[in-house]
Amino acid sequence: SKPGRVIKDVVEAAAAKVADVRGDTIPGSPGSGVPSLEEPTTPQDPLPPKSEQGSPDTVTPTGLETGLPPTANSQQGAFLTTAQGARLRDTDHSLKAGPRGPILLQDHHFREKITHFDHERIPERVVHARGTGAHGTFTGYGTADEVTRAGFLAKDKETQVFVRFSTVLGSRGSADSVRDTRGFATKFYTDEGTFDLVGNNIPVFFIQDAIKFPDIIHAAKPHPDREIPQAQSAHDTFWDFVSLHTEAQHHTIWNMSDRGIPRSYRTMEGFGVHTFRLVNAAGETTLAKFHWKPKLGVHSLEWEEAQMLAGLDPDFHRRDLYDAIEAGAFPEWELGLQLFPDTPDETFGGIDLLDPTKIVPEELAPVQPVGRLVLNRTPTNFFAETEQVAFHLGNLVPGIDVTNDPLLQGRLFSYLDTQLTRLAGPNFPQIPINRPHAPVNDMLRDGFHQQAVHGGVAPYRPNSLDGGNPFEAGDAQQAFLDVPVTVTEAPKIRANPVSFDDHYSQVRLFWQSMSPIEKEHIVRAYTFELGKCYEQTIKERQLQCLANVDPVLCEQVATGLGLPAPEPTQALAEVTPSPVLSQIGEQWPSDGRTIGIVVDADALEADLDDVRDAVFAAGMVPLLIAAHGGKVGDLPVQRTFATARSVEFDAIILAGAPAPAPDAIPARDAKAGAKPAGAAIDPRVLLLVEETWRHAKAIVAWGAGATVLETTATAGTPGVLVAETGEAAVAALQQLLPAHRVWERFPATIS
Ligand code: HDE
Repeated sequence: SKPGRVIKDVVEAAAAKVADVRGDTIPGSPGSGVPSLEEPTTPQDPLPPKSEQGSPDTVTPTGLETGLPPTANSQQGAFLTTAQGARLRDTDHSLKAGPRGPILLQDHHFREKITHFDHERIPERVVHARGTGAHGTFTGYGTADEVTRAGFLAKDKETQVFVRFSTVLGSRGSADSVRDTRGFATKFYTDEGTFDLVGNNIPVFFIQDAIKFPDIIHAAKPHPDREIPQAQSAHDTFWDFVSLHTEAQHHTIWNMSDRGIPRSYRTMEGFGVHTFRLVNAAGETTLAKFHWKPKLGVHSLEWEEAQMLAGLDPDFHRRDLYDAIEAGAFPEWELGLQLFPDTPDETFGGIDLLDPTKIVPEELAPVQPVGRLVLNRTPTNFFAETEQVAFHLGNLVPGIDVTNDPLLQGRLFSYLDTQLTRLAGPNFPQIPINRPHAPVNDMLRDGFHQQAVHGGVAPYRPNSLDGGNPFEAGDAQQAFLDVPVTVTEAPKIRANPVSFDDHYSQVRLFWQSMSPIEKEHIVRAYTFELGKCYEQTIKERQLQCLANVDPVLCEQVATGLGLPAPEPTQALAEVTPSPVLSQIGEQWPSDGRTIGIVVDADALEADLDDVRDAVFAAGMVPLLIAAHGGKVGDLPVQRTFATARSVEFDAIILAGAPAPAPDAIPARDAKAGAKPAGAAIDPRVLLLVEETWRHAKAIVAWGAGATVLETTATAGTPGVLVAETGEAAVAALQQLLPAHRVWERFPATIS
């Protein structure tokens, strides 16, 4: 037959097929509301959107509404098209010279699809590559009115935000739970322009001058020859740098503390690190440091949990954030300010406010709450939002200005510069997630990926052709005014202020502020990290640094390394501990915590329902763990003995004593030393209980569950309880969880 007829036949056959099923009420057809198990052959109703999904706005850089819904280009409904909008009949076969022939160059769809794919990846961030984000709302308290004119802090003012949390060292695919600093970057889409607070979960930094940033990062990133280790500071080049460059010792002890391994992004503090300069309506200035205080308190993983998670669930923090938000357990932080008079010497209580390796203890300058952040919406598209978001601490609003902190000054250059290659050109502020919610009226033009169709002929000032527009705003129109801080008459010099020379007093302050358990964790972290170094001189040099911090710390680490503890080379500083630096000792809300509930084959749905309800009522998330997937009565099994590991749970309830299932292999699944052979309990449950116990987490049993405690020999130890009913078990947990862990299970040996 002639080619013309073949095409006609194929097209007619396809059209008949479409007509056959159109309007049918089979599952998956439009309007049926039932997802199809089969591949659909006609356009379907889109899946229901997740709660309130959408980009932060659809405003163009010139302030115009695009009118497009946020998902206008997603694969929902209608027909597949090329990037130019031409409908496609086949996206599964390339155009070939016969079924067995070579692909034809004329196959535009093939080339468009593959070319686009070839360029799907963009450069990852040079630091903070691994991250996750969420949308939320910030509400001002109005308590900062006296010190800043920033409108978003006004009483009850609501502002949309996007927050990106990150690790620093690892690449995009690395694990979440590694020992590292965490980024905590917030974009406030305020009416007065976008304000970015680009902070970390540690209030000090490794270096005092931005010019050293490439050095510390080169030292901390994987070795250039083998590109290992990934996302770790436990290697020679890192310890080489920080032991030679002692101003890094303060940040380093925070990393070696429990702060380096947060339990969740939800249980992390955030710090702006630098001192900023606030300006009020009268033009008066105050110096300030920004703090984020998590509602759930500051909690960390145990080091072994962190290590296990890197393999068992590398996405642990990402998953935790999404799951919490989707379960309605919206994470919350209070934004607070430490305020200092703007004196010419820019110090407070003898502490140089321009030195980013120093904190001001909260006991000396209390953190004053100025607003509340609630994260309530997960991103629709990771790449479009979390990956393409671009922060810059030069994004300031009237009422917040910078200081001369040399680290801050350097950052003001770096963040804009880095986006030029990462986001390919100067128009990244036009990417949806980066678009301000305030009207934009700039005279920036052209460039790669220009999205706006700018009208007018005179993007310059002064002009007479576009009516003189745009005009400059004055004080009365809330213009951003730089504070005219006097620059002292001084020689141009490459040097630090003398006060920057104190590298040890606050490291000692931190150490002295820790509880015995936290001190023990710090010792173990240094011993682990230095134990991973190969070079003896590096270990010795770092021990010398520790000797200048505290003799007990130094001796304990030296013992672990099998090396002599050196004497200090300078007098140890007299410090007054700052108790708020310790994470232990307070009672915190337990909302959003994950509770594993282990059930056996005899479990009764009614009882479990009560337990789950009680867990939900306490604002926590119950996860049912059973031998196999499926259901217990009507309740879905969320984890099986094969998929559940202790690290996921903040506590467990044993609601049964599951017998070994056929797929449990006792010798392989049980921890050495347990007694699985012939035991009446599934060895994976025993392992779950032992790990939960070892990581100092609460365990409550009821009914048959008590047998499991006896088998694992955990019965009767601190934080292991037996309850009469399921509800009583949940009540018992609620008594234990506010302390985060059962610390008394393993009393510390360091005082
Ligand atoms: Fe950053 N930092 N940084 N940093 N930083 C970047 O910007 C830089 C510093 C922080 O989720 C980069 O867009 C220099 C301190 C966070 O997208 C880059 C110096 C603090 C994030 C950059 C510092 C931070 C970054 C890489 C020394 C806490 C992730 C990609 C002067 C107060 C933001 C990018 C996100 C990201 C430079 C030090 C926090 C290269 C030069 C101190 C949370 O521009």
